Amino acid sequence: MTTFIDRPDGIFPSVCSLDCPDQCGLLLHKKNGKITKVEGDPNHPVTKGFICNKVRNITERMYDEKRLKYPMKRIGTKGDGEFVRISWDEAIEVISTRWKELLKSDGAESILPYSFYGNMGNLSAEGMDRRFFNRLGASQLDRSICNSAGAVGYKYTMGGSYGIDPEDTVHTKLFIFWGINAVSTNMHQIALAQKARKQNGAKIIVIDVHKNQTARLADWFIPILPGTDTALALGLMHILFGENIVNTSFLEQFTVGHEELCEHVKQYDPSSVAAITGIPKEDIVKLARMYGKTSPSLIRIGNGPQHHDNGGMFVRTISCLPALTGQWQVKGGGAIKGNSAYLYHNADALQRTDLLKNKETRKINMNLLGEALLSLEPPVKSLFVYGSNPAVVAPAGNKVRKGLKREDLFTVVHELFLTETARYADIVLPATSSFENTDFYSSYWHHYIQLQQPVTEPYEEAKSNTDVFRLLAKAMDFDETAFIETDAELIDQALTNPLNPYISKINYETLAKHQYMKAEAVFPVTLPTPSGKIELYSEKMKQDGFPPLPTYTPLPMESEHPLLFIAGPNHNFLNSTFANQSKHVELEKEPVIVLNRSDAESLGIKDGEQIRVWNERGECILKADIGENVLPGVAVTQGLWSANQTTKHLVNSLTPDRIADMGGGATFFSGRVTVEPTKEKN
Ligand SMILES: Nc1nc2c(c(=O)[nH]1)N[C@H]1C(S)=C(S)[C@@H](COP(=O)(O)OP(=O)(O)OC[C@H]3O[C@@H](n4cnc5c(=O)[nH]c(N)nc54)[C@H](O)[C@@H]3O)O[C@H]1N2
Ligand SMILES: Nc1nc2c(c(=O)[nH]1)N[C@H]1C(S)=C(S)[C@@H](COP(=O)(O)OP(=O)(O)OC[C@H]3O[C@@H](n4cnc5c(=O)[nH]c(N)nc54)[C@H](O)[C@@H]3O)O[C@H]1N2
Ligand code: SF4
Ligand SMILES: [Mo]
Repeated sequence: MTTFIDRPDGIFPSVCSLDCPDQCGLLLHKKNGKITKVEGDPNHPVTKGFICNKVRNITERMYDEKRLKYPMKRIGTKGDGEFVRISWDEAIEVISTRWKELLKSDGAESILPYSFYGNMGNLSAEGMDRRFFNRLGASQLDRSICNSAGAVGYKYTMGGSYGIDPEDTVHTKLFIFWGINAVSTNMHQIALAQKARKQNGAKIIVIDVHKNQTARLADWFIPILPGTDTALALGLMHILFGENIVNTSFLEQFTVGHEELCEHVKQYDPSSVAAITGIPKEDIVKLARMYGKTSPSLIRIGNGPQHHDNGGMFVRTISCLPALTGQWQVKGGGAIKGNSAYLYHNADALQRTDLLKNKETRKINMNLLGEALLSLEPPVKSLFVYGSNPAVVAPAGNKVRKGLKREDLFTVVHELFLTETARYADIVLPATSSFENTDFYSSYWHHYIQLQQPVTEPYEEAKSNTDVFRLLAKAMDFDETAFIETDAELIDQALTNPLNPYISKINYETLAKHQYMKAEAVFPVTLPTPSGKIELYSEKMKQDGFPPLPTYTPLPMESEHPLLFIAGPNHNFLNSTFANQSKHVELEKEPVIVLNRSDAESLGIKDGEQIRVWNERGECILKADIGENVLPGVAVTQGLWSANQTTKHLVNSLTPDRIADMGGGATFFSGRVTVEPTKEKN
């Protein structure tokens, strides 16, 4: 069990648990047993005491009256949110009895866990839970909602999630923020870029479909048509090779296929690329020359463009660019898509994959949750949701909510709040916040592993993820020691990873002493690609049915609706987290749809008007924000807003559940919509 040693009032080092690359070091101020203030830890080497507004205000969330205090069972209709209090004993008894019945009648694969990284703690998100579901033999969840298309694309070129150390980017002279709204989603990379700007006159370029907060601080903002970035990257390569602004000795020594690539990109001339991307020809040439001639240069590869049908190939393609100019050899040069490969822990030991006993249980893509609940055979009969809010965040939301409404689906939700998903549950279990738990955190951007130890007692009757699965294991009569090990033991097992020498000095004891520790990470000389080199040409891709060279494929024209609908995250929420806190909602104001003036004029829409946004999948009502912040044919909205039975702003009602080209990824941003004025109020 999680051991809570009562810590007196004081100031405690901690770590932000949210799904954000920065993974800030925090200081928690505890007074009269409660956390009264959260600030950045000034000693943290990367985040240096600065944190975002969301988390500076997180005590609002921790002690929000609406926070779940005890287990409950449903008494109303699914979705309505009528529950009564029950005890933990009863809750665990009801769940285990139902699951034991299901094991007999339908088999373990009728049970599906659904989770994501609402808490990035390795034990909370992929620890005791995985042990439990492996032992149970439940259906497996393919956790592909976030970055999986891009991760697979990057891997084809680079072999794994290896980028440069963000701390080196103070030396960078040219930053390209490509499809990342870093001011909101990676603020410390912006802080580093601003420092480089001041110290060495670095320039910041932003390539995006939206003139967002990040674009507004750029030296040069390049608006692009959605889903066409691969063509732009190939156009840049055309010029780099054509004008011989490439580092031939690097290409020869460290890459495979540069001659084939040089030949292949001849077809992507600036005029053709301009016609595809909406970027003027002269700008493409100017960008290529700037990129080719400035060193060190960094491409910060965002998550946005890989949320398209062709998203895997996009990341595969732009990750070839730094090799052309040999940037990987220059301090502060290269790319960052993600850096998790440096911090890999021993997942087999933590998740105890052996408990599956080699059973080949079915794997369900989380982007197809609606389909899975509505039509998968044999059916999913029980769903256990934790660390995620699929009723709001999953694509094709109307299908998801219809599936959740199924009377014969036994749903358990472990949560801090009665989320839109929890409203459909049969049993709701209260979760601790990360500040009440023991866990370790590995950033997917910087190179530090950090420790969380409980700072306050669990809130009311809340329990941590690890404790809930320990209780369930006991009730299911699982007698393996794997289910009684402590959180500290789990941390040591996870951090003993003979395959990752970078973290050999990091364990529970050293973390307890230092709070954060940097992996001894170096950019690998031999990459884990089949050739050991950067693969501009990939034989593996050919075997997997893809073109072996980077290739542009237009987005499918899914329907005749006039606008491409890009519904991304916003500044003051973290996915749907904080969308139910009044302070964060006040800061964000209200959901809008950003349109180009010419589209608004031809569709008869006025600025500030309520707009019905619809397609075959559903509808939403958003306020029109008209101007020049998107190109014609594009509509942007930000934020996964909270909704009740009467509001209509669940943007995922409109998004497609098609699967991207690679990694089973999501295609949130490739859906098309029609917009029209409405008298309906939201
Ligand atoms: N404040 C805040 N921070 C967050 C989150 C949050 O919700 N709020 N979410 C966290 C999570 S889980 C993630 S995955 C990251 C995501 O953070 P980012 O990596 O920034 O990804 P997105 O915000 O999804 O998209 C980034 C940008 O891509 C643009 N875009 C969309 N399609 C295209 C395209 O085809 N081409 C180009 N060039 N641009 C395109 C969008 O307009 C958007 O500005 O942020 C994390 N941090
Ligand atoms: N339209 C559109 N949809 C998107 C995106 C987009 O850009 N556009 N982004 C997608 C992306 S990149 C992602 S990563 C997903 C994210 O989607 P989710 O992973 O569902 O993220 P959140 O909405 O933050 O929900 C996390 C939930 O976990 C709960 N939680 C936090 N800590 C704990 C804990 O310790 N235990 C338990 N049991 N629960 C906890 C929180 O209260 C919260 O309700 O959304 C995706 N959906
Ligand atoms: S959400 Fe991101 S920026 Fe904000 S405190 Fe957490 S890690 Fe830092
Ligand atoms: Mo994400």
